[in-house]
Amino acid sequence: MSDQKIDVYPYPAGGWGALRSVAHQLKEQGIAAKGARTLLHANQPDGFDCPGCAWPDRNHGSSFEFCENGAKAVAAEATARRCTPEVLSQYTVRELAAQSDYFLEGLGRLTHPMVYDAVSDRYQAIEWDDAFELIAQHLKALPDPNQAVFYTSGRTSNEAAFLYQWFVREYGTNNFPDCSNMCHEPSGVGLKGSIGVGKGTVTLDDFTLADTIFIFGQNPGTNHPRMLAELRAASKRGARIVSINPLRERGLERFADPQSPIEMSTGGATRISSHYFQPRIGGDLAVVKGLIKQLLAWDDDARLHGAPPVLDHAFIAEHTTGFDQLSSDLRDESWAVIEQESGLSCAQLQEAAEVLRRAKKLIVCWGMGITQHPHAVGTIQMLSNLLLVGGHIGKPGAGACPVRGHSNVQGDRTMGIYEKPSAAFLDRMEQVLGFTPPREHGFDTVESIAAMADGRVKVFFGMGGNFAAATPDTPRTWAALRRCDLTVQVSTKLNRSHVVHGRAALILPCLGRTEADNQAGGPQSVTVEDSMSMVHLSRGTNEPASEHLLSEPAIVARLAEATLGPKQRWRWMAEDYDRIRERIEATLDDFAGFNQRVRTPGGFRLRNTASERVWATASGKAQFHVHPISQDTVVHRARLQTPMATVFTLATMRSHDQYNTTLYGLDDRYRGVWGQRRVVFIHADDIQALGLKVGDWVDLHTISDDGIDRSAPQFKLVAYDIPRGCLAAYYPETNPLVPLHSVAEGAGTPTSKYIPVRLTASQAPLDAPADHCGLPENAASEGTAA
Ligand SMILES: Nc1nc2c(c(=O)[nH]1)N[C@H]1C(S)=C(S)[C@@H](COP(=O)(O)OP(=O)(O)OC[C@H]3O[C@@H](n4cnc5c(=O)[nH]c(N)nc54)[C@H](O)[C@@H]3O)O[C@H]1N2
Ligand SMILES: Nc1nc2c(c(=O)[nH]1)N[C@H]1C(S)=C(S)[C@@H](COP(=O)(O)OP(=O)(O)OC[C@H]3O[C@@H](n4cnc5c(=O)[nH]c(N)nc54)[C@H](O)[C@@H]3O)O[C@H]1N2
Ligand SMILES: [Mo]
Repeated sequence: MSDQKIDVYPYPAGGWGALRSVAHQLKEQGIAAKGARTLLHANQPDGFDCPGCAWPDRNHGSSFEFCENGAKAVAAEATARRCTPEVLSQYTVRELAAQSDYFLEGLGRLTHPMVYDAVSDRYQAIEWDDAFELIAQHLKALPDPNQAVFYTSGRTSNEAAFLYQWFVREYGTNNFPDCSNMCHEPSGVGLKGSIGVGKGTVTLDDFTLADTIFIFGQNPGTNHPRMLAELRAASKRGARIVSINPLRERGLERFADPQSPIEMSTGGATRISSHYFQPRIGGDLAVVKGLIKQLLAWDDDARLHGAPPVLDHAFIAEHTTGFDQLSSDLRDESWAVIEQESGLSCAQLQEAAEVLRRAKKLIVCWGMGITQHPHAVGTIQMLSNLLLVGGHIGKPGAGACPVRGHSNVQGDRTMGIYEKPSAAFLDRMEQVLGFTPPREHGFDTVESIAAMADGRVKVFFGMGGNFAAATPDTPRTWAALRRCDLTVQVSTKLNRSHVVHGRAALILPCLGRTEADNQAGGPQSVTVEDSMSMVHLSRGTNEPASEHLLSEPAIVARLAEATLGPKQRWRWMAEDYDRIRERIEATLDDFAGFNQRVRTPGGFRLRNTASERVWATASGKAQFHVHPISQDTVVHRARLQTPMATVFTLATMRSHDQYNTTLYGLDDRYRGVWGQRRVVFIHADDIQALGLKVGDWVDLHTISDDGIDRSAPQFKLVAYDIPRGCLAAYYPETNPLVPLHSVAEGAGTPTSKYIPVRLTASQAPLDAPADHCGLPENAASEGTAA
């Protein structure tokens, strides 16, 4: 682990820094030789899909693509460390709860199913059959199936997800909270309303043709490193790349490709962004409205002077509806409000609009910087408007590119992991699979927490992920989980969700992506869908971390049989995943010939109607949407509410050494942070205005209107290139600051990048700073006993 320091990282993203970091990680995990072998199977035609992120592969693995953070994800799964019942028996759960997330993860791969013993406050081994029987008893005893919720994190394969949602619906509920609810839900909702499909419209080939790429609120250098290879190629070709991000991010500035002998040997790098604009946090809706308003003004002017139009009027006339409402709203919008709320000047917006005016083929990418906001759906629909006014959807080299997070989060949705299923989908399940699914919509993530908190939900089942650490409003969420009669986690490693648990609790350890999955029907492959709707096979090759692990499909099948009986032949299906795929094929239109098609090298692409200019909206056209720029957000209200305090807008985000709630290390190399995580990035002038110095410690307090005190103590001030009034800090430590009820309108996504906070002076922590969600020790363990 690095010594604690803060400095400026002078190097490009990638390069030798990336190679050194991977070598270090393989050593840390005790797998230097095996790790290198494992990495060679990542994203190969006959290998496993990288569990790192959802960015697609060119031809699915025609050559080994080096990716630092993919390598770290693989190494973390392939670690030599084992969290056996013997290891776990050394600690009470109370003791474990006082440890950091980094410590829990560091215990290694879980090897046995385990059950919580309240008398000794410890986990102990349990037989698989007994574990399934215990869960089935709880589920069968509930008077209403809606008293259970079934979470999914986005690594779950299509086969496991399909079987899981089938079992849960046959059991009787649509309660499917998932990580998507906290992630790209607003992209799905926004795009569906605009272009009729809730997914991105571009493929990797489009990236090779685009002449202009806009990147809003996304940090590919850390979170989608393989995207940098596409951006580097585009930049070399002369494409213009425009980044819109409050923070200066190294990966958006320059990149040295570890696979380029020239860049590696000469210390050279490729410039990524041709333009970089730093709006205020939450200013994007105003930014995009400003851009379209400017294009519209130029277009009016061109018409007046008989010059070529700036907008694509032929496309607008043939394919869209609502343009008049949009243009009159934009003509009425005031530049003063746009400048004030975006944090960019008219001159900056004009400069960006000039790039758009010249764009023939435009791709717009976005990430969590757009989705985790109160007006995320509106902003995404404004991004769609921006694409539509230029006719940039449904032609080569152009389109919408929401960059998904988890490697199969998009596939899980396709498979039916959704709390608001369509009637058509349920009808089809009923016809094909021979049961009557519930029709009433279920709970999403935030609704599930509220329902556990007030006792409406009594059983929590988690298929992967780390619910206790990933969710907002930590103390309330933990109290909600602890109120449950039973919490069950299907996991690969120990995490916060095992130590913040219900009266009864189970840990069900499963195979990871990289591991061989042998069933009665022979070695099995699963399938996944990437961020660009490509579906392909994934087959693990490593020896499983323990002989007691079950695959996720096997876990679902055995639980389903224990709960619902053998009628649907669950276990038979899980013996050979082709049988599950046959049922997927019969249920979902786009999967005709699934078992054959997925075996062609590289897999196949699911149909995307918008990319064919077929608009599956109510009007049959692509829909322009009007959205006002709110001047009455939680931040505006907080300013009125606390006139004496400086109100900052806090965005919570990822460091370079983490995968969501999993910490690989304590460095954030590109931002110059080493050996620590309790830092807050702030403008140097703001530090001075507060009467503080760089390196001083502060506590963060949310300003909310529900009377609840939400604080996170002891963060170190780090001067950073970020607009004044804006702060950034890492998640999950900052989750106690996110109010549960603060969600994106129309999507329910926690607004974890738009938190009004004030700072108070604090002191350096006495011992090593905790990294477990900032809660004091007693809060972390209170109420664990039955
Ligand atoms: N190595 C690694 N890879 C990952 C993950 C990981 O944790 N580690 N997580 C995976 C998952 S699930 C996801 S969803 C993705 C997440 O990938 P990203 O979408 O890149 O997620 P974040 O790091 O949360 O934040 C992205 C960016 O948003 C910017 N931002 C903050 N507020 C605003 C704003 O108001 N406007 C704009 N324009 N920008 C803003 C931040 O400065 C930051 O650069 O990555 C996936 N891949
Ligand atoms: N404040 C704040 N909160 C956020 C975010 C933010 O930016 N800010 N981002 C949100 C986003 S975008 C997301 S996607 C969520 C992430 O929320 P989750 O998906 O719930 O969290 P992860 O940290 O990805 O889950 C890690 C755990 O998954 C388990 N695991 C790993 N591989 C496997 C596997 O193959 N199978 C199974 N069954 N388990 C496995 C391991 O036990 C590991 O501990 O967090 C959200 N929360
Ligand atoms: Mo995500």
